[in-house]
Amino acid sequence: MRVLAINDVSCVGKCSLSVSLPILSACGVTCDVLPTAILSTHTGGFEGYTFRDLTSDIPNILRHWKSLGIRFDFIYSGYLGSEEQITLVSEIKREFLAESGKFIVDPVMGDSGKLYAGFTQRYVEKMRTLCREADYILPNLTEACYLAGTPYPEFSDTLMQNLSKLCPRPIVTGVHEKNNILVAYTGESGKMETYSSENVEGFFCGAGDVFASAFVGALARGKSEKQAIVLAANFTTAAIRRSALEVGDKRYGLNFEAEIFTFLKNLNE
Ligand code: PXL
Repeated sequence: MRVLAINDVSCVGKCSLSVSLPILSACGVTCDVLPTAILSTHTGGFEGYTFRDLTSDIPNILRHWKSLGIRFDFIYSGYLGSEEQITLVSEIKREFLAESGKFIVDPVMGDSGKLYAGFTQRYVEKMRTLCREADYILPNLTEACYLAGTPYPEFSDTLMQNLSKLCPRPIVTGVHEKNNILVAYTGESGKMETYSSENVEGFFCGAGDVFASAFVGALARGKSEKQAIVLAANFTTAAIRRSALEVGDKRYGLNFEAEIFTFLKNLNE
């Protein structure tokens, strides 16, 4: 199986491709990459980071790939540096996704009710167009509310219905319910289902990327959507639980490495 991960390289801070590459490789699938930007760190809580937009490199990369006749079984997009990149990603899906391949969009735009630095309402509207082409979308609750046009932090039927109009299989992460945290998704029957995990205090940048990469890896290994959600949620929760106990600067990301063996054991069962 061959996965194309389209995401940025945040040199420090363990998110995006620094997370997708090890997780997908550990799953036993090929992870090819298309870097969208290079940053010295991610943008969540660091000051003075550098940002090199790679949009102008992408057409030449695609021209070369075309000459090689490459096709991907999965295309997974994450942090995109510009609206122009959203247009390019939809072209990549049309040109490079294998016939029975799956397109997974993590509409990385914000968290805790706010858009990340540099993102605008116009970007949200453009991201909706990409979600319309996806087989699965993986927004966190903040991104889900922006996409659905519903108030944060309410989790409602309207929110799921609006998301389902964009993409028939929305998977919303980070939904708080009492002491638990839920993943909400549209089950096989077409009704909303949830998978609940213990809510561990602590915000870690890159947790969404750990979930999305594990989800894509599990799908690529032939797991069903529901199995992939359970595997990815258990892995992410275990990594958050462990990292919350380790005193450290949360900006440097999750210690997902320490939980990867258990994740793989579960994946291989
Ligand atoms: O993990 C999400 C993410 C990805 N890429 C960059 C980010 C963030 C979150 O802040 O800044 C560059």
